[in-house]
Amino acid sequence: MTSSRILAYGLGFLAISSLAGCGSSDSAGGSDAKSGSKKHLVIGFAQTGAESGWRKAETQSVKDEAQKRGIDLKFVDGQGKPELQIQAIHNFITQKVDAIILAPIQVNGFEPVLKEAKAAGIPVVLSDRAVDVKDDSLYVTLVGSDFIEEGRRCAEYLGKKLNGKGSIVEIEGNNGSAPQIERKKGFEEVLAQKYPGIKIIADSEGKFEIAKGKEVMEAMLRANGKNINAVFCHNDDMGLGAIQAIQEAGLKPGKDIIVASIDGEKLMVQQVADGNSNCCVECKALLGPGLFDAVQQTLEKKTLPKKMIQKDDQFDETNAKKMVDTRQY
Ligand code: GYE
Repeated sequence: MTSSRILAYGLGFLAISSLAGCGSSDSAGGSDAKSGSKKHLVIGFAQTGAESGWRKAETQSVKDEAQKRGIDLKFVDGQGKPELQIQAIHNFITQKVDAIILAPIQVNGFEPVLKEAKAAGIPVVLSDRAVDVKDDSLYVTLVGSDFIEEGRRCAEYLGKKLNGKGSIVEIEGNNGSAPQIERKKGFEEVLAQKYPGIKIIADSEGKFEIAKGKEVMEAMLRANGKNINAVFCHNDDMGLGAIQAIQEAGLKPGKDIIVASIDGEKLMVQQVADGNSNCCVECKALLGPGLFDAVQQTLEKKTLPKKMIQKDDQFDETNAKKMVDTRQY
């Protein structure tokens, strides 16, 4: 190599590494042909919080995958407060990140900040939950599960288990969130259409948390006593809380009161295997690889579908014992 070529090569490398350093690279973190150096993507992740085992597993999956891919991840825990997520997105825009991943706490309220991200040319990929916006070009795609279908599957299970008759109580996720709205919709649609002999006698917000799920179930047991035939919980954590409340009331969960919930956490699949719960519909939590694939493809200017939906499993008396050891979260 002549000295001028060495110099040119060195300068090229410098230019590329400083670009990567300020996080404004636009070639999806691929290897640079000339220098062979890897560009270093900077990605902001505005997470909902740490409300459930599912959520903690998702956070870990995103962090692990970022590390594996050499991505500089700016992680913000929204602590269940949409205003913290909006603030986080403002900061990501100021920092000129390459892309943003958002798991919106609720469907409303994100339109203005998503417009700002779009104006700044920063793509946003939604993790697991939808937003309600007039213009769907404000986000690239949603990587997650079909919540309506998860609700329907719980209703099908309970409808059959109760032989089409009885009273159900419903413990819901945080009000106004996509999983709360959509799981409820799918669940109530199937009951109304196929099992009109089953009534929902109470519904209340349990915020996707164990302690809150327990508290809500206690109140429902006090108000409705032995009239409750089954409980539908919008996630496993609230289901675990409900199981404790039923036991403390001197009843047998899984027998006196049938339990169905969503997520597929190992702890809940174990409860199904032990007979304390009856049906657990999976909602795949290890989204890191899928989210970063979507981000990378977007930065490579590929067109993605508006929803990237994964197939979920179901655990009940037919398979829980054999599946429990396979659960990764
Ligand atoms: O079911 C619940 C979590 O949006 C899929 O949020 C997610 C839900 C999940 O806190 O446990």
